[in-house]
Amino acid sequence: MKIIHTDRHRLRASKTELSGGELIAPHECPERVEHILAELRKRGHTDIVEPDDWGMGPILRVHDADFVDFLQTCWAEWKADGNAGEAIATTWPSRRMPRMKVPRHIDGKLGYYCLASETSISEGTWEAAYAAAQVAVTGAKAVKRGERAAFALCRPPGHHAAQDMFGGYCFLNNAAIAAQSFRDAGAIRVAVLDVDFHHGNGTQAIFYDRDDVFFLSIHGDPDDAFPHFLGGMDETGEGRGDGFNANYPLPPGCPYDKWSEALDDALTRIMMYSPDALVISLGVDTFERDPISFFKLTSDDFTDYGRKLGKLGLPTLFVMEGGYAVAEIGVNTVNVLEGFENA
Ligand code: SP5
Ligand code: ZN
Repeated sequence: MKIIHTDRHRLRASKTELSGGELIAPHECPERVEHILAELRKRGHTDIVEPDDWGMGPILRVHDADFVDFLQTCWAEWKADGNAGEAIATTWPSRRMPRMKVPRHIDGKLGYYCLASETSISEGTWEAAYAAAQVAVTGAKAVKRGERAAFALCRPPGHHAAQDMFGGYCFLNNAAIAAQSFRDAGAIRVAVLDVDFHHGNGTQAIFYDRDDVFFLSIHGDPDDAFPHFLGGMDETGEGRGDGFNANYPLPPGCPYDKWSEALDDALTRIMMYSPDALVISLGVDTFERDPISFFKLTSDDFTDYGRKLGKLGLPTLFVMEGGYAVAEIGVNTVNVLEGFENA
């Protein structure tokens, strides 16, 4: 399988994540990708290429220009304001103060564009997010040109990022940018299946009113799990998009047999939709020993569901999302890819 990777992901090396009331070393760290690469090489996957630079065009097909401008300038404005640490949002346009105007001050801008304060913006964050988006677009182009499948080894991840919101370790929505790239290259229908432990709220928001991109997500029930405020079963799309959004919220402790029942249902719906391309938001934080999640998949289960994905026979782009059991992230990720290839 063709793999797209750049070491520019290392430019995202935030020092802090707000977790349990403390600033900890981030779960979403550069070592994640180094472990995946090491496992890929160890198991003979050597077709690893650098992304091309497609510029801002594919990013601006999905994200609002003012939001992208904010991501590009946030760090400089934060430093210019005299702050010692990394940029963390502390105030939001919440339910009883819905003044939907972008404030002038960087503290206000941060709150306006941020959906979760665990995620700090640090030096190099924009450059890494931009590179990850290029990785995703390069993957989509490779599949559009005829590769059966490709793996966009994106970092930072993307599926929590909406048109104009960052958070959940995400800044630009790599999977959504890839799906839109497929559309713009001539694909009529694209399905995005999100198997990360967390609901892909950003991807859902981006395509919610559209019938040309079908979004499906299997995730921890938002009653119990981040991002808490989207991901219910009753969210089925709106307008033209009604019927083209499907959520499978699952409870704490969920084992693979229950998880794979949801997957089977999602795969049936995808085949009924008959997409020209399939984008998999591949998070391996469904793993039993993931430090921030509560599903119970074993390393072998990743191989099993990779096989199910491969059996669909669709042109497929894998886009890396979450997974924080760093020592096992390589094995679990490559298991999915090899399950797919050996289907
Ligand atoms: C891409 C991705 O997987 N993002 C995940 C973002 C999760 N953000 C906060 C999760 C808070 C979980 N708290 C669990 C603490 C366990 N002690
Ligand atoms: Zn996740």
